[in-house]
Amino acid sequence: MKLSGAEIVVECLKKEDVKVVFGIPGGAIMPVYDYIYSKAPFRNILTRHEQGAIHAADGYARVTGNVGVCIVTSGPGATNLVTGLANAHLDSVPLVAFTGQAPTGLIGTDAFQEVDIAGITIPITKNNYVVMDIKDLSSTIKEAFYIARTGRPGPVLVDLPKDIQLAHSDFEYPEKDKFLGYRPSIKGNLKQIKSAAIEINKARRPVIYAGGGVISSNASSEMRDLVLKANIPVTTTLMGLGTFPETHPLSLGMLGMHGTPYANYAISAADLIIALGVRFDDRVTGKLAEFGSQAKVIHIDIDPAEIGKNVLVDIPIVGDLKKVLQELNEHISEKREAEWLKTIENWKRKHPLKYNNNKELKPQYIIEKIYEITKGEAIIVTSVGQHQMWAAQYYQYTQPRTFISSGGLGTMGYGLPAAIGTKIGCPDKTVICISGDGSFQMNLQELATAINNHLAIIVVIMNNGYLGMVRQWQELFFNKRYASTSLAGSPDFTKLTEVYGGIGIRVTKKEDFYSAFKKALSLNTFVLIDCIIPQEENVLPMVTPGAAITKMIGVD
Ligand SMILES: Cc1ncc(C[n+]2csc(CCOP(=O)(O)OP(=O)(O)O)c2C)c(N)n1
Repeated sequence: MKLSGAEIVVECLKKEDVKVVFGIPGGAIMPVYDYIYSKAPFRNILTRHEQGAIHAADGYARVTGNVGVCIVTSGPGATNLVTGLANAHLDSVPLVAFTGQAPTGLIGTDAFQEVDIAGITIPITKNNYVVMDIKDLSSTIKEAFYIARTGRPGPVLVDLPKDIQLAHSDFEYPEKDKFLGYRPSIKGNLKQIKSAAIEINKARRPVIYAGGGVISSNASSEMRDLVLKANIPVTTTLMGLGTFPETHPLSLGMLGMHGTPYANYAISAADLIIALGVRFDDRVTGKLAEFGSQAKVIHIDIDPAEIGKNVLVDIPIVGDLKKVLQELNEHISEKREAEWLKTIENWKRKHPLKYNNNKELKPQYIIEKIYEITKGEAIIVTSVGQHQMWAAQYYQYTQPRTFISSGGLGTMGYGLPAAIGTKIGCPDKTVICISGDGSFQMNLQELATAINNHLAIIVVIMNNGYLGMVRQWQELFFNKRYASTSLAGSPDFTKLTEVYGGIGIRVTKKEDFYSAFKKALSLNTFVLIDCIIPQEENVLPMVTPGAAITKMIGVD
């Protein structure tokens, strides 16, 4: 039986076991939406902006490990995905984004709502396609999902001209999972793995530097085996939070610009850095020449392009971390470098993360209380800015996929829509969105999506009346010239939430936060807590941009 292109799209999504799609319809994608309306067995979440749709799909993908899907129209619908695609690309999040397109015969004529979205998104997608023949439709979708989820995951875009959606063809979903020119290396080179094991076994001051790749590869338990067998201290990137329990004595917390002093000291003094699924991002390394300058480097990553990109590596291993670590662990001896661990203990004792916990309602205190009340079992979703860093520093992550945040792109406005996708992916989990007052205003239209879908998300706004992170840089490096960072005149976010049908609570005093948060939890509905925090609180420690990471402001 012949199916229309629109039906084929939906049938393919069924074959991929898609449970939910996020998006907004429009002229060029109406056939697909029409078929979703009558026949799709999956949930369709209408967001209020396409950027909201793609961040929601992204949050859903990060928290479930499945491919997130969004479907939007051509032209402005498609261009509204650009930030979300770049966001997913930089953080290696598996997404498939479908965009409507002008009919094939009109492509290139500046037809109504025609943009070359495939051209625009080449550098920010793992791959993209314009389907020009209905016969290619199902195999293209198969390939898109396969490429999004395998190897180093990433976003893939499939552009669907309207006449292709309306044309008819036989439907068969291809079984094949081999595609010309695409063959990620899964198994690491055994010789290299053995060399890595020798280095680990003889290292006196080893440190594991773990990133988002550990989460993508579901390799946390293999990493834990390595850590516990050889008693190696672990520091993580922002993206790697939760890969190793931060409550464990071998955890050093996060490293880098706003990392813990002891993580930055340890990696700088290490004689061996075992880099797992990381990018040596500049926010982590600080001055590159001085990063881990005393150490040999083992770098394991599935993407060969990452190896040697920023630092010279002594032992590169290309492969899937889970598989490589399984193999590596077999060659590791049990050991404990007592002197090294003692040095680290001393750094931890001497330089803990600290803030002036006075009578004011401090953001660090808020995060500590959220951790205490949720017993560390919530999923924390953030936007971008100071609040993101406080959420990274003062909540202790013990499980992978419990800290959902925009790392590489640093996208303000990511939090609320990503929390929507997170809650849909994990309906039984407590989902807390930590946002700044600036970030919140970058996608607050998604209040309607969250509230109309009865999503019990708690949004905690760290309301400092500023674009706080930029204000902090202005204070420290621009002589307190607060150019265009005051957000004075923002609306009352609690009232705004109530207008949308949710519950708003305002907290101005330290002593009121605990009961407000407890109340929000007990209500089991959408609640926004607007916390009025000191306007000029800073995120510390802070590595001066461009300096070595041992040079931290706020550490004596
Ligand atoms: C879309 C976008 N625009 C601009 C920036 C630059 N930027 C980084 S942090 C920040 C301020 C964030 O303010 P807010 O959300 O209120 O959080 P706070 O730092 O106050 O916690 C800005 C403007 C960005 N990261 N993303």
